[in-house]
Amino acid sequence: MRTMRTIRTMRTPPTPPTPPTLPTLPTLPTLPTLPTLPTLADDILDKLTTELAKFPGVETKNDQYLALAFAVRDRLLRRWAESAKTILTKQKRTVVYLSAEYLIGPQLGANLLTLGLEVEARAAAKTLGSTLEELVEAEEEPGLGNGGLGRLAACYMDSLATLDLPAVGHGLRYEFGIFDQDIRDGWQVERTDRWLRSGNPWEIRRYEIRHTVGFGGHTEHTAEGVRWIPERFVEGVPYDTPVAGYGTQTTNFLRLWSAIASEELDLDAFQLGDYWRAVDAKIRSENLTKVLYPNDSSPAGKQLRLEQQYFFVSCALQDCIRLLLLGGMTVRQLGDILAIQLNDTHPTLAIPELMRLLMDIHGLGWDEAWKITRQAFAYTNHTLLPEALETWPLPLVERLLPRHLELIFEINRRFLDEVRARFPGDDARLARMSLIGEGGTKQVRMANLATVASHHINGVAALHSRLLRETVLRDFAEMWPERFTNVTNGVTPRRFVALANPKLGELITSAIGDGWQRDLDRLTGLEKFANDAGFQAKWRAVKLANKTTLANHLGAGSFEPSALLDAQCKRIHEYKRQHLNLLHAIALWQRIGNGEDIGAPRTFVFAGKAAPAYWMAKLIIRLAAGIGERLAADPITRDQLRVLFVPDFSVKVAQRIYPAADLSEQISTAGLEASGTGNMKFMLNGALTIGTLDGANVEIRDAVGADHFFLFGLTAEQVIAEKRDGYHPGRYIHGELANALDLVASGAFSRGDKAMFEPLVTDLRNRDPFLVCADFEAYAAAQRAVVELWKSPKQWLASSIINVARSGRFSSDRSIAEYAKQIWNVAPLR
Ligand code: F58
Repeated sequence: MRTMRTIRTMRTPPTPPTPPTLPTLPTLPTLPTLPTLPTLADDILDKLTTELAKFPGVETKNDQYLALAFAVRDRLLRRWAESAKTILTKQKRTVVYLSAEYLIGPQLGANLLTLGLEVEARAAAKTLGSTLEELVEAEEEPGLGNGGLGRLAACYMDSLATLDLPAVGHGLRYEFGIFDQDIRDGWQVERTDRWLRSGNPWEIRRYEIRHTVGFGGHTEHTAEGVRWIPERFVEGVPYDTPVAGYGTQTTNFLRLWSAIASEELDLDAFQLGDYWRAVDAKIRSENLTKVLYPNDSSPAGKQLRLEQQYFFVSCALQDCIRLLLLGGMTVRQLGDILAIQLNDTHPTLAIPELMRLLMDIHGLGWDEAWKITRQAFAYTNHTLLPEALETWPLPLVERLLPRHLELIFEINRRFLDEVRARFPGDDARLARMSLIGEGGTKQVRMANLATVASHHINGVAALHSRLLRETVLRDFAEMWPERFTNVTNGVTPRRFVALANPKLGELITSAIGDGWQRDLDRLTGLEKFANDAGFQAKWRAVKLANKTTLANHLGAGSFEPSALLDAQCKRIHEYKRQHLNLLHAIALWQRIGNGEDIGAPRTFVFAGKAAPAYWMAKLIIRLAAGIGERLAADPITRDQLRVLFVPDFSVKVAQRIYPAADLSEQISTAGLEASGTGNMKFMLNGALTIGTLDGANVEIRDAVGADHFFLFGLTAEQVIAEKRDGYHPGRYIHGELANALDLVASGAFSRGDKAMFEPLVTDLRNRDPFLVCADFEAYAAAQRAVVELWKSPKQWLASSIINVARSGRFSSDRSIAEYAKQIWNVAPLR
């Protein structure tokens, strides 16, 4: 059992076991005509009583929010019922999006926008003695993701529905999402995110669906086939959140799985009177979906995370098969009917799981099962950073998922035979491509597994996809060039313009009419207004109003709205180089101190979370806070320079910052940011970008034109060359940079404490792995160009308008249309 030998001799079972019989539902009943809904205001009153058991007049703001949310949800569900029926009965190829993270953001505002209910809701809120803004504010957002990857999944769900593409998103319903960030004495402090504490009106628990997921145990190979006898079981139950398309009737859903104990209690233990032991087993199962793993430097070896990954993909696939059979189809049609997208490698266990379900449960042979698997899966890579490429120690996989490891071995054996045939005698290549990494503890390489089983593999921006082909997956791209493609990321203009920046939305509509929300290329219509003085004045007024709103929100006197608002909002990471930005802020401060004119007052806004175990990132936050404190206390510079750190970056906070920003900082070391999506959100809101040739910045600059983008820094190729030639930061440390580093080391931003930033300064002076020093001078020069343009408002405004006019390409609708055509081969429902 479980030896390599057994695996090698494994063969297709001669007599397949009988697949489970499920009720089939080839024809669905016609939907009853639903009664006409009451007005939103009446409905809210009704919900207050019937859902929340509250008398009008004694309810809290949260009750009011919940009542409104329930009323809105009812309206969403009416649309959803029609879509669900269409998907089930039309037997159309459907997208199954598998992602361990979805950062969907607050739902109320977005759903009101989609349903066109904002005016009605505003009036209804008033009858309750509240404003709509207060009720929208009361919503606690589900932080079920770390950053870009999770938010991308949410934008894609929005676009799938808007483009009328049938889709289900599967993921995990973490009870605690990404931690809440407090800043105390300038340090990041994490608090647990209890997003469910006041109720979640958007989800519907489906009591009739539950899937059993096994862990551990052993396998038995018999003449009848292979049987996996797990050691323990956990049950998965789904919670559905409807995702409505904008300007269409299609409503898809996000199905998030939650773990519950398979037996209510361990009866043996219970009967022996060991109540605590019995309860303990239950608690352990339910721990599975308790918490989202924060994006730590190394995810390796975290058993619970591997369990989470397997748990949700197993639930998802069992559910897909259930629906397939329910729709009158067979598992043999799975590859035709489902386009399963792996959002990074986190859901990659879906590959051996589908093989297991098809072979061990439904009795298919290897070749047929593999064909279906390869027809179904496609894989999106989101990172080239070697430390972020997932691998799992073999002993852990073997202990937790013995049958899956056998299947991975068998996939590998067959795959390596193919490589051998293609590249005879190339053992080095074989070792690189193997699904199993040797050296130290053996590892399963998830990116290799995902690549081998997928019909398409894509990166998330043109540069990233090229580097993926040339570096991380080079051997695979040489073997199967036709499988590699690029789909540049995009973001939804509904949430990030229409909802977040209604004033800009209205101004755009007044100029080019409605329609841009669903067809973002129409923004090109704004070009002709770029130099129109009247339009510029309105554009400027919108930006100023948004800056004022942000300033008020951050507290009286936080910053002067007329100052240039320079924003860097994203996870804190050395490769994203927030410290480059901070060193430049120090240089500006010194210039003022030396009597130099910095050209324009400026406010730097930073926001973002650091992984709890990422010490250097936390130190960078501390530095931002320290600089902020010192600058605010300096009467000479206070009015010219501010550094603010906005705590607890989230979708909600992001929606406040993007509309207010003048300048967007996209300054990662070239070659390291796969795409970036914040860069697109800032652009869509009229910010100009200062950035390196990294990720989607390259395409942003191409789209907007070099004259409207502040480019600086080494290219990806130059970065590689610098490193190859033995980069030493000392060569670049002189002048302003040397002074700024000296100041940090002197304790100027740590109340005289010289030790605090010593690790950061020492690292920059001696190693500087992300080439901050090499790029500093070019960055400072680009920043001077920023100020020059800012000093001529007409030109700045023209550039800002042109940025928006040329941002159409960065709609997630464009990305999803490309996935649909190039990768999924799915067609719209209507
Ligand atoms: C991000 N990855 C990329 N990963 O860094 C960014 O360039 C890209 O725009 C975005 O994906 C969307 O393609 C990212 O956010 C994570 O958060 C992982 C979550 C799981 C643990 C490891 C990091």
